[in-house]
Amino acid sequence: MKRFYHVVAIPIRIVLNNFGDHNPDGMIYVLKENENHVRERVRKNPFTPVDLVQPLVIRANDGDTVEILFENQLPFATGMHFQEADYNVMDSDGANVGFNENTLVDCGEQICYQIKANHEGTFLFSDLGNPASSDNGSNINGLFGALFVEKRGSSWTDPETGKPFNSGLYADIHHPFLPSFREYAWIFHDEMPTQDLTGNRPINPVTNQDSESTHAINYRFEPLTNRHRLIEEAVVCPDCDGEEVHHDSWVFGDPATPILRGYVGDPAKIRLVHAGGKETHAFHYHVHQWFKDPQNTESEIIDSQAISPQAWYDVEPLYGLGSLQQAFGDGIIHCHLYPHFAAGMWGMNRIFNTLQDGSQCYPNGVPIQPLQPLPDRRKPPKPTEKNPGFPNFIPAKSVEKHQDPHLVLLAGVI
Ligand SMILES: [Cu+2]
Repeated sequence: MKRFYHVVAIPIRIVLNNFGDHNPDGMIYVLKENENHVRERVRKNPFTPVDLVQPLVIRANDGDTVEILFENQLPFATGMHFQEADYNVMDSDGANVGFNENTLVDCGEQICYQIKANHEGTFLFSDLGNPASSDNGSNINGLFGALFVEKRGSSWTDPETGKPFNSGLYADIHHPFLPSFREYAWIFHDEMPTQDLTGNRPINPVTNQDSESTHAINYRFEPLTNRHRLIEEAVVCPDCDGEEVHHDSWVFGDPATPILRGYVGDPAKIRLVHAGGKETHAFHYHVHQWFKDPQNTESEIIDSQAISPQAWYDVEPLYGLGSLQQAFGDGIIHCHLYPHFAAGMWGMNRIFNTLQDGSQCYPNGVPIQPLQPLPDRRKPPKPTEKNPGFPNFIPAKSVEKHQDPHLVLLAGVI
């Protein structure tokens, strides 16, 4: 079938975390239908991350023809260049190469690209109009996204509302003959030019030098030095120390980086992409393991995957979310190169064991967004006073390190 998307490339301020680190010269692809909304939200929230400021992820099925009406609002010629897709280089290359037609467009102009989704997987797209690796390049400032191609006959819904939608990092994918699954975009990128709230490059408080380069996921990073400073300055949990609390939402609230949400046992697929241009990263997913090649059950079982610029992998955790032991709670996902991890390249997999319908709150009072159960799986039990489920099952105050779960068990609290 034919699918149609109207995409526009716009300049936008990208706020990368709740500490106010930002890129004032960000550039994104966004669906035209969301353009005014995203500009308005950023204007009203200049120092906090805005949900819609995210790498554009659109979807199609294997065999579909995808028509993109592309519009450029950046002050130089740009386009959309799709990797892996079938297309005619004379009209849909999104590039200006040799004697081919120039398929970039100048500011204020439009072009129609037509590409064929010829297999399942990730079709990374980016701008080849300004591929410089300097701070002025478009890719380093965020001008990339992905087309996810599903099995023929698939449909997709918003995990929060259960309704069909046109773009977004996370989706529930359904098929008439196959199990539904959670699909998560995890897009590494590096070196985005970043300023702190003062307009200067972020400073490492230990060395007083410029911080390490920004290593981000989906336009977000969560530097551990910032969190550490909150402890040192007694803003949170002055008695806390150690690696485990640095990632702990009990202490800090949630990071700005991706939180992949699901229920215990949900089948899941992480579309792991490296849209940056500089460094190899090591995707490491706690608790879970997967076949290196999900199509090949003879392939090695791994829990980490190195990924180089412009590459992609599918990560399909064996036994679904929580693995064989049906774990629930927060599991860290991070780049295993420790300087990158410390610079903020981490997020988490949040696995619930009770139904989240939007009526619950986290212990710090922040509402828990609803999460639709997958339609072909048994509905998780509703939280009760006796069995509130994660994250409300360990008594704690949000600014304290949580009690040792083993001691809680011994005391018969749960
Ligand atoms: Cu890394």
